[in-house]
Formats: sequence, structure tokens, C-alpha cells
Amino acid sequence: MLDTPTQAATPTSADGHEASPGPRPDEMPAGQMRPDQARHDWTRDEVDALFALPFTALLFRAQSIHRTHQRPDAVQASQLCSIKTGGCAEDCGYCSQSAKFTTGLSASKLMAVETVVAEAEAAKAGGASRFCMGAAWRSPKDRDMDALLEMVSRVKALGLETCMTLGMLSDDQSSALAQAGLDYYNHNIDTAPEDYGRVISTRTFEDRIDTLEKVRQSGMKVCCGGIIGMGEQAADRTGLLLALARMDPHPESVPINALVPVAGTPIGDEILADPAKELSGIEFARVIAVARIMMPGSMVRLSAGREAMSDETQALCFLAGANSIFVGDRLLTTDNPGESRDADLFRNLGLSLF
Ligand code: SAM
Ligand code: DTB
Ligand code: SF4
Repeated sequence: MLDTPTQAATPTSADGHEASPGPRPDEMPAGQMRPDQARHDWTRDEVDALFALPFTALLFRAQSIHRTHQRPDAVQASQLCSIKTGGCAEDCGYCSQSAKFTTGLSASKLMAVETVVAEAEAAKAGGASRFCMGAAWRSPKDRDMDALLEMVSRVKALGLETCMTLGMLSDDQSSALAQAGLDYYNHNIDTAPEDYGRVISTRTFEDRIDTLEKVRQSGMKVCCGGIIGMGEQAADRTGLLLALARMDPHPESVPINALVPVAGTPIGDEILADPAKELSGIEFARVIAVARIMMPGSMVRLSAGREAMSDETQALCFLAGANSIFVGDRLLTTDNPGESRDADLFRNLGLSLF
């Protein structure tokens, strides 16, 4: 278990005074805020203006909002588990698991329930509060549903929050997962609607939104975000955040992934071939900051890409308002910093996990 200090400072408003009356953010369930405080009508000009702020002004504003709506010194920890790896029918241009690309990854079948439960126990012992089970599917097959539902109920019984990411869902599948106790469904929009066709051709942006609506209707919380550093234009970063913040309600959890460039994938190869296209830590932290300002009540997750980030870049991301990470030494198919490096980082920064 990560050994880090626990503190809770008094939240302050954007102008530095004590926060407005009502429950203190650190007394509210994670990711909650008064609904009247959330905005869904952000305009492109407003978001462009945020991105155009001097970096220090942007971070100050994001951190001020963060302290008004979120626990300032605590970070939520999720652990991923790849319950079905590789051989996916989709062609997401960044993904090691697509059957359309040669990435050296061997495909495997759906993991046995007992193995998943054992991984979840280890994740809990390592400090995770949420267990996120990911499958390399376009959508689950009905024949897999019994095993998936058992995974949800067994992992939940360990006292962990449960999350799954299985691709597109039917209404029945979504309801069944919710009834089994699935807390969150992760389904990323990945990039701006205008940029979607550059990244994925086997499904549309609207397909993604359809599944997200089913997830909401069946009562699960939404985990939805995207990937930065895929060679997108600045306007696409604005478009991604606009699409997320226009969702009503906002996704409870917003993973912002830095592309992990995987050799053999079209987008990974493009970035690996041109170091000038690599994302700077400053640009990445800007995206986190704008996400925090636009979606003050959401958990903003500093997701994939931490392995290649310096401690200083990660610190900037926490300053910008990130308050969730993936823990453990693997994401789905790529490396993550792991317990020992994270323990050092959190001790150094005086942050705690929750
Ligand atoms: N197949 C399901 C789906 O696409 O929703 C679930 C698994 S998929 C791997 C989950 C998410 O991981 C993707 O939507 C994408 O945002 C992220 N991801 C995948 N490969 C990545 C990479 N190389 N770098 C950063 N994020 C990545
Ligand atoms: C999310 O936004 N990022 C996670 C999770 N949701 C499923 C996945 C990251 C995958 C990174 C590349 C890999 O390990 O394959
Ligand atoms: Fe398949 Fe998901 Fe990878 Fe796309 S991101 S190829 S749907 S596993």
C-alpha cells in the first residue's frame, strides 16, 4: 500500500476567500458538486481563450477552481486489468490491441473470473479504490455476459468500486451490468468529433455517444475522456473538451490520456517517426487545467502516459487539477510507473491517495 500523508486543507473560492456555504468539497462524495455550479454551454471562443492564457495564469485559475470543488491534497487511485487482450476488430489508430495492426501483441481469451478476483484483491492491497476491467472488444458477446456480471459482483464484494470498458453496449447489456452493481462504465470519445475519422474508421463518434446514453439511462456513472498527443490540432483539443463539457451531466470521471506511442500502430508510428510531434508536459498540463475549469465537479484522471512523464510534469498536472491516476505497474498492455515510484512521488508532493 502506498504510504502517504493525509491532509485536508480548507477549500477556498477562486478569489482566495473561503468557499461558499454548503458541504465542504472534502466532505462530499468524490466527484460531487452542486448541479447548479456545472456549465454545459461552453463556447469554442471561451475555451480557446482559456488555452491562450499565460501558463501560470491558467494554472492559477484551474487550481483555484480545484480547491473550491475538490479535495486539494488527495488523489483517487484506479487499477486497470486487461480481462481480454488483443485481437480487436476495431481500427483505433493508437491501439496496440487492434487485429488490423502488427504490434507484436498476442491475443488472449476472456480471463477466468477467479483470476480477475485475485487481481482485484492485489489491487486493493496496493491502494486502489476502483478496479477497472478492460476488454479489447468492439462490443461484448451475449455469451460472455454471465462471466462479466459475476466479475462485477465479486469485485464489488471486495469493497472496491467497479468499472468496465468493453466497447459498445446494447440496452440489455447496459442494464444487466448496472444491475450487477457496475459503478462506472468507461467509454472514451478519444478526440474531437471533427477529428474522429482521422483516428478510427470502423465506428463513428455518434456510435460512442449512443453507448454513453445507454450507460446513463441504466444508472451507471460515466467515465469518458480522450487522448492528447496523437498529432491533433489545437482546435481538436478544444473540440474534445467542448464535447465532454457539453454532456449533461458531465462525466463523473474524465480520463485524459497522453498517447503511449506503440510501434506498429499508424498513429504511434507517426509520432515515433517525428520527435517534433511529441507532446510537451506543459501542453499536456494545459489540457488538464482547461478540463478542470470546464468540469469542476468531475474527477480528472491523469491517465495513460505517466511512465514517460517526469515527476515535475506529473506535479504540474496535479497543480492543474488532476485528482485521479491509474496505479500499478501495467495499464492494459503498456507500462505504468508502479508502486515504488508512485510512493516516492506522492511522499515528495505531500499528496495522499483515496
Ligand atoms: N475496447 C474498449 C474501447 O475501445 O472502449 C475498451 C478498451 S480501450 C483500450 C480504452 C481506451 O484506452 C481507449 O478509448 C483509449 O482512450 C485508451 N488507449 C488505448 N490505447 C492507448 C494508447 N496507446 N495511448 C493512450 N491511450 C490509449
Ligand atoms: C482510459 O482512459 N485509459 C485506460 C482506460 N481508460 C481503459 C487505458 C489506457 C491504455 C493505454 C495503452 C495500453 O496499456 O494498452
Ligand atoms: Fe479495440 Fe478499444 Fe483498442 Fe479500439 S481502443 S482497437 S475498440 S481495444
